[in-house]
Formats: sequence, structure tokens, C-alpha cells
Amino acid sequence: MSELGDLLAEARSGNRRSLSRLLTLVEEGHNPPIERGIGSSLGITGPPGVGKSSLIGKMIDVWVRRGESVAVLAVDPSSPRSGGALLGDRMRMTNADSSDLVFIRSLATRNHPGGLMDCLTPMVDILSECGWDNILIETVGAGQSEIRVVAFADRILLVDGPDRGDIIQAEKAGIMELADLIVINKSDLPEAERAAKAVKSALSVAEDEFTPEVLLVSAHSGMGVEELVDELENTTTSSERERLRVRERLISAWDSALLTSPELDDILQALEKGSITLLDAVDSIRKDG
Ligand SMILES: Nc1nc2c(ncn2[C@@H]2O[C@H](COP(=O)(O)OP(=O)(O)OP(=O)(O)O)[C@@H](O)[C@H]2O)c(=O)[nH]1
Ligand SMILES: [Mg+2]
Repeated sequence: MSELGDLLAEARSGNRRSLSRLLTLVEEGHNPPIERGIGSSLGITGPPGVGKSSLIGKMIDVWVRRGESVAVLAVDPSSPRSGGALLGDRMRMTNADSSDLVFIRSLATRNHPGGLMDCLTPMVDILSECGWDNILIETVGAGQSEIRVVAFADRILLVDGPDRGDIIQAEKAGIMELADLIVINKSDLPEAERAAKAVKSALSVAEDEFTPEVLLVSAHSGMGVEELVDELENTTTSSERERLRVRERLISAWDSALLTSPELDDILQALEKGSITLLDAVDSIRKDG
């Protein structure tokens, strides 16, 4: 406990190694001596390859120019070489992370059978406590598990590309209902305008009266990135979206309780043998939870 306290004090005074070490301990399941719920974060999600990392790199440039710091928690960062983790992404994030104002940390969901809920929130709180102005959570893809991850952020930015297929996929996963702001990246490519129209018309049939803005950006040319950063400051969430996020968080907690239950193996065996039903299994885990 005192090691955590010391690390936190050092991290607060700007020691990045202590910060990294502290985050590792939290990832390993230690509880930091910190108040819950003090940090706020922006979740960034979108189909694979739409340019999330590139765009974050450009957003970082804008914040750094304005003297604001940025910490990125990159969840399952993709890399052409396994184990190469964040390197490829880091290079794409310009060279901004060499600056004192930028901190990038990767997180692998495979190390967390119960999901990231136990460490994501305390990590955001630590980063906030240590004075990071902007805290981003980036996921790869926009499927159900990525939605569960960004639902822990206070606001969600959905990044899409000019490919209509991407949008339809994203819509299926229900991510559009959760997004507080939507950007179509790669707007240097010809189909971007059409993609933006398609997204807007999909939004217009939604029930939420606070429909998110749809902006065109290009991580390559930098077009629209400054406006995006400004817009993020003005973007508020809606109670409908807050409810959806809370719902996803609850499901994460539920899954975690199941997957980390000491009963899990026994229950699986009993189910295999047919000696209990699925409903019996659920009841038994609820009692032991
Ligand atoms: N034309 C164009 N290409 C872009 C733009 N932004 C990113 N790209 C390219 O799109 C590819 C994917 O970019 P990334 O930034 O890795 O995308 P990502 O969404 O982070 O990808 P994952 O993390 O794998 O989901 C790269 O080849 C980029 O160079 C853009 O604004 N315009
Ligand atoms: Mg990426």
C-alpha cells in the first residue's frame, strides 16, 4: 500500500516511470490510494483502419500546441507484428509522444479475463490526479467488446471512414447510439462526403433528440482537426446516451463477476454433464457473487 502511495506522490510530481509502474500495479489488480470517479475521459472507437491512431496523433499536436497535456490508454493496439504492441501506432501518432505533454500506455484485454472494468476507471482517475488534461481511451474496432470498453469513458467519439460498409457494420453494433460526436476521417478521399450524409440520415431516424454532430476530418492533411478539438470542448452527452453507457458498464460488471467466479470451473463441468441447467448456473453464481 505504501509503495502505491509513494508511486502516486512521485507520479503527481511528474515522474513518468513512477506513473508507468503505478499503472502496471493497477493492471495487476492493486487498488491505488485514490478517490474513485475524479477523472473524465474521452473514448475513441471506430472500425479497424479508419485512422483512429493517426487522428489521435493530430489531435495530440493541437493540444500540445495549446499547452495541454494528453494521456492515451490504447486498448489492444493493433500491430502488424504480434508483440510489437504500440510501436507502429506510436510512429503514426507523429513524434508527439516524445514531448513531456504526452503519455501513451497500451493495455491488452487478453490479460484481463474479467474485462477491463477493474483497471480502466482507476487508471483514468490516476491520470487525472496526476494532472493530465486530456485522457483518451482508444480501442481497435467498434464491436461489442470495444463498446463495452469505451462505455467507461464519459464521452465517446466515433471515428468512421469513407467506406459505407464500415458505417453499416458500426451501426449494427449499436455504437452510433452511444456516440456523442462522430467524425468521418480520410475526408481527403472522394467518398467521405457521401459517408457523412449516410451517417447523418441514419441519425435523423434515431429517437434521441440530442443527435451528435458529424464532422469531416483528415488525419493526413490535418483538415478539421482543430475544429474537432474545439467541438469536443462544447460537446455534452445526453441522458439517453448516459443511460446506455451505464447499461454497458453494468453488463461488463456482470460478465466480470461470472468470468472471475471461483465457481466457474465447477459450473462449467456441471453444465457439461447436464447435472444443472443454465438457469441453475446463473442462480448459483449470483448467490456466490
Ligand atoms: N487517405 C487517408 N488515409 C488515412 C488517414 N488517416 C489515416 N489514414 C491511413 O489509414 C491507415 C490506418 O490508420 P490508423 O491510424 O492505423 O487507423 P486505426 O483506426 O488506428 O487502425 P486500427 O488501430 O488498426 O483500428 C493508415 O495506412 C493511415 O495512413 C486520412 O486522413 N486520409
Ligand atoms: Mg489504432
